[in-house]
Amino acid sequence: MLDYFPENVSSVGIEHDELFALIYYICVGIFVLVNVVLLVFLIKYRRKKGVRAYHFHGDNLVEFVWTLLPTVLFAGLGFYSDDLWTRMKYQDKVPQADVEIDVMGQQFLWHIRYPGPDGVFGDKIPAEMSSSNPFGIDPKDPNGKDDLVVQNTFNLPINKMIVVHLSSVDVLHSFFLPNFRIKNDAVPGLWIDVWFDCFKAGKYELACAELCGSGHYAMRGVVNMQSEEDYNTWLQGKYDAVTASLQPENSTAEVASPAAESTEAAEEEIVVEESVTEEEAAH
Ligand SMILES: [Cu+2]
Repeated sequence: MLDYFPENVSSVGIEHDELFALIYYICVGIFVLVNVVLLVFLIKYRRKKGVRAYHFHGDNLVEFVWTLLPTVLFAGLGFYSDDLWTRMKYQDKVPQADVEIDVMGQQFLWHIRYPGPDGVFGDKIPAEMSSSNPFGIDPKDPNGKDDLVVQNTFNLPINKMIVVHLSSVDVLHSFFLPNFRIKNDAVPGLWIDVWFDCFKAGKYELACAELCGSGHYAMRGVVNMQSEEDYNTWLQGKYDAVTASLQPENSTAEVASPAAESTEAAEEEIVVEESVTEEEAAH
């Protein structure tokens, strides 16, 4: 049954799967034990002629044991998994990042922000957040001018520590990378760090795992995990386009700044979702 999992491609996913397997086998063991005992008792104490039912008022020892055993089991699993949980979820335990990106959930797409050719993210100002600027990049901050924002499909390097700064524009979403065993709520107004690595190049699904509205089912992206060289080539191509769009001779031609580009894509996506919803409603 454990083979039904999507393939794991992250080192932290190996730890998750080991923990899951342990709990799974404990549950299977208890399930078998309980059902065998049930079956034996059903047969042994079935209705027989001449035998009357026997009533008694409990057994302190038995009750003590069946309270103690689950307590020890659950507390044990809690302590055993505490280290992994702490490392995954505690914001002060986030490892040193090789690559940092911002991810913003929005009904019904993902915005992904890279720091741009200067390698520095522009400041974020909540008051600046809009459909054309989902991250609220400060228009006055020169570091933000070259920030690259893409939608749904994005690339990252393998064998690097990736730290995602995660938030949401509108409602609760959930950043779910099944192949990395990563799932974390994206909460409006909160920036939460999520980290992972990956040891196998390939294209992996990014799903939204929180029912966030009528287009929730279609809120998915693809993360393309590449070798460092391929990733750098991809990123350089994107950054060259950003740099070109920031040249003074192009600025009059309204060549989309990264933020403006993201608006169009965002609106396009949303329009598609709405039309699908309407079609469905018509049926
Ligand atoms: Cu969502």
